Amino acid sequence: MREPTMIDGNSNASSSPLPPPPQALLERLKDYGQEDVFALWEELSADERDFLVKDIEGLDLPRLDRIIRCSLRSQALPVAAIEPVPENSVSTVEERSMEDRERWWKMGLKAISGGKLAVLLLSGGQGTRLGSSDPKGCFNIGLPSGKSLFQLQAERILCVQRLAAQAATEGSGGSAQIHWYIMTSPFTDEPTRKYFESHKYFGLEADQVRELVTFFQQGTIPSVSTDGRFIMETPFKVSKAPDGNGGVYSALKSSRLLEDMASRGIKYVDCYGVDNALVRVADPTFVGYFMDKGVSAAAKVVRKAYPQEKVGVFVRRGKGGPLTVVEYSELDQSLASAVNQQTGRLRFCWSNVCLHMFSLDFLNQVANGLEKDSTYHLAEKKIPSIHGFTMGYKLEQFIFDAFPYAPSTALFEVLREEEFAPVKNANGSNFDTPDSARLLVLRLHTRWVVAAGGFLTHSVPLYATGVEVSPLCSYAGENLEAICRGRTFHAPCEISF
Ligand code: UD2
Repeated sequence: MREPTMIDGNSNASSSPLPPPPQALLERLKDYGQEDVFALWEELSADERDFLVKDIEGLDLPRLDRIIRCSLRSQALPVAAIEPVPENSVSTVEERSMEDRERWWKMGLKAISGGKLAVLLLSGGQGTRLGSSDPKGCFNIGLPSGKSLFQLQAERILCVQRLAAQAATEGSGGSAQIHWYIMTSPFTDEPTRKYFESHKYFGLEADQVRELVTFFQQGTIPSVSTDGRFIMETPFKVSKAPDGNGGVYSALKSSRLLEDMASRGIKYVDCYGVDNALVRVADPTFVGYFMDKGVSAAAKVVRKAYPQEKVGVFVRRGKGGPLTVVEYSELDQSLASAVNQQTGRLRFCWSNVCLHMFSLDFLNQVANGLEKDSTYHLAEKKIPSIHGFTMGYKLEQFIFDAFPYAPSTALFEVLREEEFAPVKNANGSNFDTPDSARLLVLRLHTRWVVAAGGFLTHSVPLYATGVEVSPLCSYAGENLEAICRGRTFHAPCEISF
C-alpha cells in the first residue's frame, strides 16, 4: 500500500467538506479503546484518509486486543519457578566421544543426501544496533575474502551438499539438495532479495535457485503506548514493527511453507539467526544427534561467559517442567549471577545462541496451536510517533517460546570459539562487533591450517587480518591436508580451491 504524500499547508485541499470517519469502523475502534487513531482525521487529505482507513481495516482488531491485554498483564516467570536445566538433557563436549561425532556426522550426511533437511534462516531483524540500514546478512565483517554473512552461509550450505553427495555416492546415492527458507520482514525483504539476485545466489545455480531458495515474510504488529494504545507513526499510519523471530511459526503457516516442506520430503529443519559469523548451517553432526535422540526440538548451547552476557539461558519451568529460554532482557539479575556451589559455575550456564533444530511434525504442531498463545514479549523502546519519540512497547514472540510445547527437547553443547561469533553491535562497542567476530573466524581458521600441517607468517593480533578458509574448501576444518601440508601462508589471504 503506497503512502500518500502529505500536502503542505492546509492538507485538506478540497473545497467541499470531507466525510467523517466511517462510523462502523470508529465504533469497532471504540470497542477496543483505539479510537485515537482518528484523532487527526480533520487535518487529513482525502488520500491520507483513504490510506488510514485501509491501514486500520488491515488490522485484526480482536486478535490485537487479546494480545495487547495478555501481554501487558503477563508477568515474568516467578524466580521460584525457574530451575536450572537438568544435566542429563545436555550433551556436553567433554562427554562426547569421537565415535559419537563420527556416527552423528555420517547419519546427518545420509539424511541430507536423502533430501530430509531444510535450512530456515531468521533474517527479519533490523540491524539498528549494528548501525547499518542494510539487512544484517549483507554485512561484510572485514574478512580477507570480503564475504558477507549471507555469502558465508550460502557457501557452507554448498559445502555440506558436496560432502553429502560424496558420502551418498559411496552409499545409496541421493540429491543432497538442501532447501533454504529465508524469513525476511517488510524492512529487509526487498534489499535481501536484490542482494541475492545481484550476487547470483552465491554459487547456487540459477536454474536450481527456484528449487533451492524460498523467501517469505514474517508479520508485523502495531507498537503500543505503555497503556496499550496504538502509536501513530504519522497522522495516517499506525506504527508497526516485525513480530519477533517467533513470528516464524505463523509466517510458515500463512505462506503454506510447512506443506511445501512436506511435499519435498523434509523431516528436519535447521533454524538459525543470521548474525553469527561462525554459524554451521546445516550441520550434519547436529542433524545426526537430533535423529539419534529422536527429539522434536533441539538447540545448540554454549557455556555462558559471564552473568550479564546478552544471551538467553535455558531453564526448566519448575520441578520436572519443560525446558524453555529466559531472554537476557527478562532474566532476574539474582538468577543471572547465581553460582552452583558444587560446580562453582553459574547456575544458569547454558546459553541460547539461536541455533535450533525442529522436526517438521513439531513445526506443524506449533503452527496449528498458535491461537492459544497470545502473550508476547514487551520490548520497551523510544518509538518515533506524531508526538516525537515516545516511550512504548514493541511486541515480539521469540523463536524459543515454542520449546515448552515440545514433547522432547535436547541441548547440544558446542564451543563458542568454533560456532558462535555474534555480530550485533557497531565496531567500537565492547562486544559482539564485526571486529570481534572476524577475530574469532580468523583464529579458528588459523588453528585449522596449523592442524593440517600448514605454516603462517603471522599471529592474529586483535583487530588485524589473517588467513581465512573458504567454506567451499572446508566446513569444519576437514579436507585441508592436501592444500595446507608444508605450505606457508601470508596474511591477508583466503584459502580456497
Ligand atoms: C538473540 C537471542 C538470544 C541470544 C542472542 C545471541 C532470540 C529471541 N534471542 O538475541 O537469546 O541467542 O541472539 O546472539 O532469539 N529476527 C527476525 N525477526 C524479528 C527479530 C529478529 O527474523 O522480528 C532474527 C534476527 O534477524 C536474528 C535473530 O532473529 O537473525 C536474533 O535477532 P535479535 O536481534 O532479535 O535477537 P538478539 O540478538 O537480541
